[in-house]
Amino acid sequence: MKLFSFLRGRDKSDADNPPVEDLAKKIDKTGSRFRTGLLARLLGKAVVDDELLEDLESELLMADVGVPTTSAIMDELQKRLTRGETTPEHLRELLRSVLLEQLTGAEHPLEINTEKSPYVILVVGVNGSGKTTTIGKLAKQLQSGGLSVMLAAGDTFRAAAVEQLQTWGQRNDVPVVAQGTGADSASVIFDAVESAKARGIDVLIADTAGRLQTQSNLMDELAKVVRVMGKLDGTAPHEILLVVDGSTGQNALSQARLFSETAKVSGLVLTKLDGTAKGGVVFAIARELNIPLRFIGVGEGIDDLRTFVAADFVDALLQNEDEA
Ligand SMILES: Nc1nc2c(ncn2[C@@H]2O[C@H](COP(=O)(O)OP(=O)(O)OP(=O)(O)O)[C@@H](O)[C@H]2O)c(=O)[nH]1
Ligand SMILES: [Mg+2]
Repeated sequence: MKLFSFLRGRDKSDADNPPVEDLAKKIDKTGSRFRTGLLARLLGKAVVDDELLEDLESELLMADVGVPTTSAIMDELQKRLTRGETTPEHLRELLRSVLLEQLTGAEHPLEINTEKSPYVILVVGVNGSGKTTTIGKLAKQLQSGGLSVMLAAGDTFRAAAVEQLQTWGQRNDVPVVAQGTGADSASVIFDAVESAKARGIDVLIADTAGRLQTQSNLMDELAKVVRVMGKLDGTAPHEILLVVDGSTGQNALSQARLFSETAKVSGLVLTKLDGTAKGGVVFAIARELNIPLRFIGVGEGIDDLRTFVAADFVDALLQNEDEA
């Protein structure tokens, strides 16, 4: 199997893999909580007492890490913190490894089987979570990795949704298959798969209308989309990417949980981690959900999508302001 991996290169000159300092700036609201709330508190103390532990715990909760994951982190910290003297370097490294352990299970970057033509990515999620924007960003990364991309305007529900996707198509100079508002979503996506096959396109990304896991008609529509494209390729869609707004903190977790009960989600994108102090939800998602966290969204621009790399995320959170 020939695979395209989102971790290619990992060198600092790669525009799709910018340095950790850049990520640190983007997620600074959450980061400052980890630095001033956790790291600075630890660094200031010669003795680890109960009061300090309580303070650390409430900082984690305020960053929306959530109760179960906060407890897990606190247990590990308590086990490893030596009472009495310890060096700043030691504490930083300790915190880094405890946080990292919570995240590594979720690190499974998307791999695209380039023998599929097209490899189909179906993008789903609730209203306004960032689906269409994520598609635009993703199209750019795939293209700059040398893959041909086509988009399918499967959101036929919201007025202006088609135009929004078409704008991203123009920005990336990739074809967009569309019919218009009110058309049958499954039929638009079917046409797109057919057209992508005929043109030898590597990756087809299909947009869909925002929906709640409680809207049974829209959930049925999603099932129909999958069924209909299965007539052209029984293995499609190859990835069902659930896009969740990370700035809603713990709500993002419950939303992802509910949604994946109804749809066969194979990967997650957590958007809007810029400008929120609730980015600690990444720890809860990683620990409490069994879904790979493929990407994080850190802004509205075309380059503001990062492959989720656990070590980069933790390093970005703990980076000193003068380092960032
Ligand atoms: N700050 C920030 N804004 C984002 C991010 N991702 C998306 N947005 C913004 O969120 C808003 C909604 O994004 P869309 O991509 O239209 O969301 P959607 O899920 O397609 O919405 P519907 O199609 O209405 O369900 C837009 O204003 C985007 O610019 C992100 O990572 N950071
Ligand atoms: Mg949309």
